[in-house]
Formats: sequence, structure tokens, C-alpha cells
Amino acid sequence: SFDGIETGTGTGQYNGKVTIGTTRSGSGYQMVDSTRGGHRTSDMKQGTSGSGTLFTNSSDIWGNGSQSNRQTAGVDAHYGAQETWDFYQKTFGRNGIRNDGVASSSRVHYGSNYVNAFWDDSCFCMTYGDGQGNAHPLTALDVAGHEMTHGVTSATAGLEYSGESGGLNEATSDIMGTGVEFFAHNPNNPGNYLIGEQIDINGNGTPLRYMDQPSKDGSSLDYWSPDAGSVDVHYSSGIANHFFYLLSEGSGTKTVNGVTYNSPTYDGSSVPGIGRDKALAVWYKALTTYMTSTTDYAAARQATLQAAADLYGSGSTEYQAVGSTWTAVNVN
Ligand code: ASN
Ligand code: ZN
Repeated sequence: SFDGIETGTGTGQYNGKVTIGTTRSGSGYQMVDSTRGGHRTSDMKQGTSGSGTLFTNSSDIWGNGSQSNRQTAGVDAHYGAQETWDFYQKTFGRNGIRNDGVASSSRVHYGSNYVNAFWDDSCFCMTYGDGQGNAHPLTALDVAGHEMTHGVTSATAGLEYSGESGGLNEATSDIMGTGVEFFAHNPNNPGNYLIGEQIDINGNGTPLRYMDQPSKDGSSLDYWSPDAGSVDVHYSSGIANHFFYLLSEGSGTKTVNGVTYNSPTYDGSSVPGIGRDKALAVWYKALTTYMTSTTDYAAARQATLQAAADLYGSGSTEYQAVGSTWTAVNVN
């Protein structure tokens, strides 16, 4: 065989056995996905600066599902970047985070006891800690989609990361991260409206966030109120996460992929749900066409109504549902 594009087999901790894009170089292989802009995944070896050491291997078989194998977190991160790339490309025709065909990169095993993951525009890169006690790496698929979506938001609406626009920025990451999770159809991880359910960040098996009823995390807002702009952006995101759940699935009780949700509304009204694909299309169109750095909740209502009018017509049931669903989370 020659140097160039390959398809490797990896076993992640969260995603199980998956195929990943790799590159053959000389007698070995590199964790470089040449088919998706050249995305590179590297090992920070618990360091916190620089780009780390690119994962390489003598064969095209990577990781073993155990977190003690250093490649395992690399497989989950590399797969997360791949599925996020494919989600944006196949769902919206977006060619990479900046829509310019250029890949970001991923860094895993960042720091010690680092219980977070983050996107950084300046390195155009994704970084994942290994979690508390270096257990439960942050490399789950919805987390990957969440973080890389911060890059998309930055390249499009540019929503400021504070106040209500910050909540919309965070929600955009949860919404698209959820879209990535459903898109991937991974048998180890069918899609759900929970965020971070695999990384056990609370230590008791509960997810980080719930889109059907965000307040179940103890802090997030289910409905808009005048103090929405003064709470942490990871809590004011609840209003838009709740909007997205309701717009996708409707109010009340519903089971999707074996998870049962119960989504209430502000005024007790019922809202119908238009399906996740249409809800994603409305949000993406609003994000990339109508939202700006200072969009607040009232403006997000207008932006998504405009998007729904563009996509389905101003007399459509979809347009009606967008309006009634914002009302159901007290955004008028
Ligand atoms: N993981 C966090 C997030 O993406 C990092 C941060 O607070 N920005 O929201
Ligand atoms: Zn975020």
C-alpha cells in the first residue's frame, strides 16, 4: 500500500468499535483524517501547552476501549470530530467549522484531574481533560459536538459569551451536539436529549444537562425571566434547550430511543413538535443568517421565525409551531 488515506478501526471508551479516518505514512499510521480537512488528534500527555504528540501506530487498529490505553481517548475524540464534520456537511452542506474545508484539531489527556473540555478559536482546536482522578475523559460524542459548535457559532453569528447571547451561544452548542449524537447512530450511544450523560461529571450517573426540563440539573432555567441575562450562560441556555426539545418532540411525556422525557410548558399549553430535523434546520438557518453577536431571547424568537418563514413559509404549521413554542418557554 502507499502513503495516504486509510480507514482505521478504533475502539473508544464511549463509542465502542468505530471506523476512523487515518493516514498511512511510511511503515506506520497517523491519526490524521485526510478525508475531512486533515483533522489531527494528539496526546497532551497531561501537559497543558503546545499541540501535543500526534497519535501514531504501527497498525491501523487504535485503542482498546480501556482508558488506561492512551489511544482510547484519542479514538473517541477523533470519531467525535469525524461525526461532527459529517453532521454539518450532510445536514447543512457546511464544509467544516468555518465552511472553508479546513479541519480543526483535537488534543486529549490535557492536564491532570482536568474536568472540562473546551474549544479555542486561536488554535482552532478542541481540548479534552481526563476528568476527576483522570477517570471519565471528557471525550463523549455530544461533548465533542458541543465544543466544535462553539467554533461554528464564532464563525457565524458570533454570539457574545455573556448575558442572554451567551445563553444562546451555549444552547447552540447543546442543540448541535445533540444533533451530532443522533446523526451518528452509534449503537453504543443512540441519540438523546441529555447532555454529557456518558462522562459522569456528577459522579452519580446523572447527565450534566436535560433539554426536556433543564431545571432538573438544579440550576438551569426552564423559562425566560428578566434575570436570564444575569445567570451563568450554562444555565440561561436552558431556555433555548427547552425550546429546541419542545419544537422537536412537543410537550408532555414521550419516549425516544428508550429514554422517557417529560417536558412542561410555562402556561400549561400543549405544543406539537415538528420533528428534530426541522428544528435543527430552523436553528441552523437562524444562527447562520439572522443571529448576531448581541442577539437576545426576544431577537432569537424573531430570528427563528424568519428562518421558519424562509424554509417552510410564513403560513406553515412549522412557522406557527416556532411561535407557540417560544411562548411555551415565556419568550414573547
Ligand atoms: N466546556 C465548557 C463549555 O464549552 C467550557 C466553557 O466554559 N466555555 O461551555
Ligand atoms: Zn459550551
